[in-house]
Amino acid sequence: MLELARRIAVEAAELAARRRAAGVEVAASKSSPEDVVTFADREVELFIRSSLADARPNDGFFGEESTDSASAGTSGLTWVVDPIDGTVNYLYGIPAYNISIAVVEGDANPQTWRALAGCVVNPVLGEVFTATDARGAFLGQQQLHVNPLLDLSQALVGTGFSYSSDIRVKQGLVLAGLIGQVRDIRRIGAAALDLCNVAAGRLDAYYERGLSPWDHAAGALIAREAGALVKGFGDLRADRPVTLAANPRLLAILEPLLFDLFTSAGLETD
Ligand code: LIP
Repeated sequence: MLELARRIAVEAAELAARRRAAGVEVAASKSSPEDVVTFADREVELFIRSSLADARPNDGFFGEESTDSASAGTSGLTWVVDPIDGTVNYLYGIPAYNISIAVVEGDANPQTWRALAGCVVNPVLGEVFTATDARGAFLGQQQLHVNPLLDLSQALVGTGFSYSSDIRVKQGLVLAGLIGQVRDIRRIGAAALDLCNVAAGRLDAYYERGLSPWDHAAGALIAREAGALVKGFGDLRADRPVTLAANPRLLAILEPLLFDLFTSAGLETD
């Protein structure tokens, strides 16, 4: 599974990079004018979906650009795919986007799936992040481990913001309550890269509200296999209300603070 994900993700990354170099055009907007899809997003997803179907015709598929034609499959496995995560970065030419491919046991429900393998490829840096369930996380051949930092005031924390301006204002209130209590914030603009950066120790923690399954399916497995605790608030798994990732002891300090800030800002927590 992992080798199939890796091969297709690397080929898809090469396709995305070629299209970026040739110039990128918006095909449509989705949930808001800021939430765009490019022709390259659609082309890359079609390439990934057809490549997976050729190799594993009985598996399910759930991709960001084809949720209306998601297939359940008959094998009990589902491929969860973000063809270009960091779409706005890709559109603007900011070198921080990735191809994210995960295979899960079950359907594309983060509350019930078991992630088996995942691959995140950053075409600009040529970085290939991989993980398999219970067998570790890697950047290339280098095994990854999260930072063991325990002091929140020294934590470099990643986050992101919604395509809805009303939600972004509330997220700004959360950020205002947090930023004075940590080392600094990074807003990279691609959830899968944020999660891989936690795995690689480039971020101490990451939190974001409103992620879709394709945003975190592969990156969450990579972060988890590098030693991060990846979850939602309380007993919930990482999902749309919030995705949290850090070493377990740092997350035990950060989670209640974020829960209070989310609640005060009027953001849902479950
Ligand atoms: C993006 C996420 C990012 C988030 C953006 C957007 P997309 O996914 O990776 O973390 O802050 O709002 O959701 O739309 O580029 O696939």
